[in-house]
Amino acid sequence: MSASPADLFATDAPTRIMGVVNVTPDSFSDGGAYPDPADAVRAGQLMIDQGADIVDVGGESTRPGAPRVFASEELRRVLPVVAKLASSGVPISIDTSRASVAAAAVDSGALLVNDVSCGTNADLLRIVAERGVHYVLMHSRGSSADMGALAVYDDVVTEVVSELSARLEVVLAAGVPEDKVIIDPGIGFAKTAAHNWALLANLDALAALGRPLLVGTSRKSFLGSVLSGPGEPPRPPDDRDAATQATTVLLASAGVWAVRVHAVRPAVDAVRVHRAWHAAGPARPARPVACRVGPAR
Ligand code: PMM
Repeated sequence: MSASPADLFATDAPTRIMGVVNVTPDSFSDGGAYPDPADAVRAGQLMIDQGADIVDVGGESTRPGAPRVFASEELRRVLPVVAKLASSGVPISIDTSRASVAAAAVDSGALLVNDVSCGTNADLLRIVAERGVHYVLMHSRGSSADMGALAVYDDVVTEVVSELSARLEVVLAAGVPEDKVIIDPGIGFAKTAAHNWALLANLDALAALGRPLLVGTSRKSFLGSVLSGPGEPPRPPDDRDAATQATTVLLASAGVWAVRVHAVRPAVDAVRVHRAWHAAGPARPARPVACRVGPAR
């Protein structure tokens, strides 16, 4: 059963499952899967039936090189889906970097604004602050057009933490309460496979920012590369779900607040197995202390 909105954001609960519904023709993972809003609504409802805690609805592909769509088109794609699911009681996150889309989605019932622009849109931050909803600050550099060229770091963990810390100050200065902010390392956004692995292996450095973590590894290309043999092309996105479940277990073990996944049922199973394993073990915190939400910075 999915979490009620009241305890969705609790940090002492098992890792939450965020199901992904991309209402786009061109996302790398599920592009074109929902040509009609009714298909997207059915998919979101099915995710909840399978145990998702929240459904993340997006109307603009963020894959490297993807062209931007007009705000009117993004709204046309997401709004009927958000409105219908929210009116049926489904907790909704809106995946957008646009203030107008965030405002319309929140006014239609979305509880969370998932901002992949790393807090660079002041108007969007103002909407989040005014509406009092939760906010995902995801690390990124540049836009879909140039993020590949910006994947250059001397020390990816230190630099991502420091850039997120600076953006967090901006988010708080815009009036978003600290207890509404969730941090995401932005796996695959201006990052090579090696950068992604380094961040996943050092989540405690991100947790030290004092906010819950959301992590999205689902079907991403760094998994495709690790699954292929020498000289082979990367495994295609639709054959990366088992690898995604491996990351789900590891992320649950690291104590993240939520994982963002396309295949909900196996992720729910993975978190249940992780819970049972820990419940049977010696008495100690279910989550490593390093990834618990710390005191205010
Ligand atoms: N990844 C994608 C889109 N939105 N949002 C957050 N917070 N974290 C992510 O890792 C993330 C995201 C790209 O994946 P998709 O095309 O499958 O949605």
